Amino acid sequence: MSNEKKLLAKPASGAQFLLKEPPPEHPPSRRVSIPGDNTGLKLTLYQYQTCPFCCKVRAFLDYYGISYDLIEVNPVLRKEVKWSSYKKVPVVVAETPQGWQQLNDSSMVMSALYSYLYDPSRELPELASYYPPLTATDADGRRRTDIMNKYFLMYGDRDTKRTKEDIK
Ligand SMILES: N[C@@H](CCC(=O)N[C@@H](CS)C(=O)NCC(=O)O)C(=O)O
Repeated sequence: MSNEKKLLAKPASGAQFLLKEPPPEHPPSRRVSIPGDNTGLKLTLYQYQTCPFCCKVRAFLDYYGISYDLIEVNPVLRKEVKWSSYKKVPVVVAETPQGWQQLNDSSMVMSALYSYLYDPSRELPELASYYPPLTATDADGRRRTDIMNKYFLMYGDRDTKRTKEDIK
C-alpha cells in the first residue's frame, strides 16, 4: 500500500446534532448562575472536571459571564452521555427554540458561542451547521472524525472592523 494518505471524506449535511428531545435528565453537579447574564443562553456542559478541554470551555463560559449547568460524567460508565453519538467530552447542549443543540469539541463550542454572542440574531442551530463533522479513513483504515472550521468565528457579512491591517 502506498504511504500516501488516502482520505475518503464524507461531509455530513443538514442540521448538525440538533436534538428533537432533551437528553435524559441527570441532576447537575453544579449550577453556575451569573447575575446579569443577558445572553439568553440555556447551556448544559457535560464534562470531566480534570479534562483540559473541559477546563478550556469552563474558562470561556466564566470569562464571558455565561450561566450553565454542569454535569460531571462518570469516566468509567459514562451513563450521563450514553445518548450522544459523539463519544468525547466536553459536550455542550443549548436549549433553543428549534430544539436542543449539541455542540461538540472545545474549539467548536467556543467558536460557535462567540459567534452567537457577536450576533445573537443567528440562532445556534444555524451556527452549528457551519461546523460539520467530517469523517475520513486514513491509509491504515482507521476512521477519523474532525470538526470543520472549528477555529473560525462566523461573522457572516458583518464588518468586524478587524482587518489584518488593524491587528498589528
Ligand atoms: N478535540 C476534542 C478532544 C476532547 C477529548 O479528547 N476528550 C477526552 C477527555 S480529556 C475524551 O472524552 N476521551 C474519550 C473518553 O474519555 O471516553 C476537544 O477539543 O474537545
